[in-house]
Amino acid sequence: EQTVSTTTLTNCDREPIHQLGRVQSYGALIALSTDWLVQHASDNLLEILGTDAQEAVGRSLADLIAEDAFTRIRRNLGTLEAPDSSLRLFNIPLKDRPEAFDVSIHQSGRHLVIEFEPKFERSDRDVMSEIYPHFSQLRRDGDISRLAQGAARGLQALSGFDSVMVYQFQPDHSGQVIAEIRSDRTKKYDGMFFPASDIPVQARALYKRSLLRLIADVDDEGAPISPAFKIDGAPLDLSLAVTRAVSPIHLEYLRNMGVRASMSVSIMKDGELWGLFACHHNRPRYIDYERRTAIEMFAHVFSYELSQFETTQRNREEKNMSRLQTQLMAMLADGRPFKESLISVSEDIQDVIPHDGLVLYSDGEFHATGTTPTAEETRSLARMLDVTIGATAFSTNQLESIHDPARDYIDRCAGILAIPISKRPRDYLILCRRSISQTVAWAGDPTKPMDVGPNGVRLTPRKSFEAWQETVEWRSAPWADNSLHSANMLRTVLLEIFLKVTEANNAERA
Ligand code: BLA
Repeated sequence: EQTVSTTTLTNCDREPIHQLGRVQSYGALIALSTDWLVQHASDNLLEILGTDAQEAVGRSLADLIAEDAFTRIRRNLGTLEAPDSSLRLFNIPLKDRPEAFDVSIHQSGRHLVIEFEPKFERSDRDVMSEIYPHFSQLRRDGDISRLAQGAARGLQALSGFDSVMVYQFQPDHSGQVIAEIRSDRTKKYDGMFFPASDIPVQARALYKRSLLRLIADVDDEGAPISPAFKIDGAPLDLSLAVTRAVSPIHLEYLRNMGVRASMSVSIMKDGELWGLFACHHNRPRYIDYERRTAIEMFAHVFSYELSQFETTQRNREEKNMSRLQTQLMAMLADGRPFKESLISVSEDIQDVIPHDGLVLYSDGEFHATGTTPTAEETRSLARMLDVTIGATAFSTNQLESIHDPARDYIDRCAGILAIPISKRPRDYLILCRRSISQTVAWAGDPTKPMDVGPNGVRLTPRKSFEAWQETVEWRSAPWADNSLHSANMLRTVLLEIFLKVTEANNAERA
């Protein structure tokens, strides 16, 4: 047998989670050659379909299932031409018996992979009519956390899971729980951050291609697929398999969290993985493929609402910016000095781009509100910016990585958004943010004992949170794309005003 190096906490990124060679017990899997012959089958084929796995290998699919079912599958295969697509058939009898199955079919390399899940759900429960009312809960007004909270509530109703969280990825791939609904009405992880390594890079890549995974029972042994290797010596690629057994490391994580079943659904935005719905249950929980498909659709609609929301948000920010411009112009027309005017609108800037401090550095003069570097520190910072940044707004959430002296004031300013507001020598408006680990606190119950598995305490939420805190010690919260966009609008406004002020001053002097 081929040896796969043991997974450790440090080489998580390399665990081949798409090639673990097992399915979960709730479904059976077969892989067919191009001429419909079974080449691989999961060992539980007997329980699920009534045909022994070993006997199935080498036989045609037509011998394993009823003629009607075979014809139906063959006729619909055209839909598989799109990359990463799957053909889904719900509620079909596979044998000459009334018992129905949900079936998922996809292409994996040269193999056609077919998965069967026996149907348990009562036929009088129509998931389509159930899902529809929940779309209206996805309201666009309010803020993102209200939108996410509404979605979590809808997903809880559709899935019946004890807890549903919306987990949003940050630019550095760490993540934050931005909404949480629990059946006991408490909050456990809301607002918490977790390091990128909790959902390693290959898992995030996989979740872009395959949008939903159900771990129906973390203690399920599952069933191996045999033979384990293809003729080219590699295991079958199960990336798109809906019955795929999951990483043992992750199962340990879930056990340590006290979770028996988990389901996560990808939230995509502009082709990227924006976040996940993470659902937990404290008992095993199976949801059939038809319902899982409806849940996937719900997540699609949520993604769409999210894009709409961000567009609305951007429009609102643009409106705020032009209001700010009018305000500033009015103040200047009243004869108030530019610097004073700008400082007095700092709260309006705060509404558009949240920050902990604001510095206006102009003509070598220093004006500040909130938590910022000192005048001396800002002078050195401005000299650095003069030679490194271009004419547009610049942001970093880890200032010390490009400016050594910043280590001395990390507690006051760990990240900046700098807006050049004049031609050389440059004047700047600098928004500052404090180190993020100073601004969040662990929300989990510290008195609660932790159950710990063979890989130790690292795979527990609290240790994860601590690991995340270590990785962000030197960083501020990241600056959003929208903030950079707003900053550049502000820059245009300020440049224009600045020119006018300078012109007026020059005219006075002449
Ligand atoms: C997968 N990790 C996941 C998944 C989630 C998380 C949601 C998707 C699988 C699922 O649906 O359960 C993480 N779950 C969280 C987090 C919260 C949560 C952060 O509820 C917060 C509330 N995990 C680790 C470490 C490693 C690791 C240290 O913590 C590796 C060393 C690995 N996580 C890991 C792997 C997967 C995973 C390999 C993929 C599982 C699979 O799909 O096979």
